[in-house]
Amino acid sequence: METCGKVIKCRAAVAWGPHKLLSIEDVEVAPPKAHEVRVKILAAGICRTDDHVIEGAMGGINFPVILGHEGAGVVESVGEGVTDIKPGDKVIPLCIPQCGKCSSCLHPETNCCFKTHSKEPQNLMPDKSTRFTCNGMQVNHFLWNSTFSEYTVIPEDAVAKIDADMPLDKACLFGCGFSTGYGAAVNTAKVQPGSTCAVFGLGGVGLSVVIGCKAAGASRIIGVDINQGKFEKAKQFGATECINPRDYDMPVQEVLLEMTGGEGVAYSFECIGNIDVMKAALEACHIGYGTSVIVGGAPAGAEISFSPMLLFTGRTWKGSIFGGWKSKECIPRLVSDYMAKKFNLDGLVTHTLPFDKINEGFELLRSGQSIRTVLTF
Ligand code: COD
Ligand code: ZN
Ligand code: ZN
Repeated sequence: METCGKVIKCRAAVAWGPHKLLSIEDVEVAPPKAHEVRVKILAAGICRTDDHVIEGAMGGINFPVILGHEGAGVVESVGEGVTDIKPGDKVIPLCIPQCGKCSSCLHPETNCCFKTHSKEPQNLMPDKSTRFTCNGMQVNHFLWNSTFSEYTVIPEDAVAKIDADMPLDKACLFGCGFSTGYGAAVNTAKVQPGSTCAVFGLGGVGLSVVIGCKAAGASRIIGVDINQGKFEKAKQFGATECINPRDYDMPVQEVLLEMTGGEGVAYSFECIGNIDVMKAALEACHIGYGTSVIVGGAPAGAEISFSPMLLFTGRTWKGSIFGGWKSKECIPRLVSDYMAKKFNLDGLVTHTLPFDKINEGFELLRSGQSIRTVLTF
């Protein structure tokens, strides 16, 4: 391509500091260095985690930063040593990389690669420099993705090549929301056919948990949300009942125990990032074999206290990052499953907006009106 090896000037949404609107700016995007890929982003979803950064609730982030971690696009050029991806390939940036070499990547049971943000902030590329500048100032990367930019540079360990026929306005959801929720049900909890599940929080992630529970054959899926505007969609995706904790004068875990004959649910999922709800989700689980999965990321520094009797009596408490998928190898297969119509996630996209209306997209999320807004470039 004629841009190969050159700096590209394009537009990006820059977050200059917490609690500020994103600003569409002209930025320069440097060519990819060795083992990096430069991607032309064509679609990007807005996830609550991007909003957590704007609200100042996520640790380890340096401003100015280009957010976005739910995108899809086409490779423009690759750096030296990249062998599995070439210009023109359709790709999804991965918010959890798979380096393939660390002890987690080599362990069969986890996807928590040592190159993730939780181990080392991914504000900079692996060589500790940035590929973005704006008005002469260096701009940080986000989770090595920065999909709110017409072009972005990503380490090869955080890019998955996908089927050339996959529509990119749906592919972007595999970069975070859908994969996170669906995988929490099928990989982390390993929901069994005929079981009862409770899903706390019916945003894009929680609804994807519902899709996963249904695909796994759960017979009862109880959706829990304080916004009943989410219930209709949850039922379309497979929830059998939905409850609003605010409609009851007892704690939601007691409501769930009552709904299950005093027994509790086999699987519960917290998809909000609220530590009180995490505890309620554990308490709503069946004694002896109930499993509760924490999917939502709690605010930086948050801590929980709970009765150890809950675990002593056989419940299991687990966390799930990015649905447990070993990202680079599993996401292309998950995309192929979508193409083979093994599940449908199209209803997760409630709004589509041009990229320059990104702040409207965040407003739709904050006001509870949208599940996913997909920005098109
Ligand atoms: N009780 C019940 N429902 C509630 C409550 C409550 N106390 N508080 C909020 N809710 C509902 C809201 O009404 C909303 O419907 C839903 O919870 C949350 O949905 P969204 O649309 O705000 O958020 P999502 O679905 O886009 O994402 C939520 C997460 C918390 C999962 C996400 O922000 C997160 O923390 N992800 C980190 C985990 C991870 O793996 N990240 C990878 C990169 S994101
Ligand atoms: Zn690794
Ligand atoms: Zn996300």
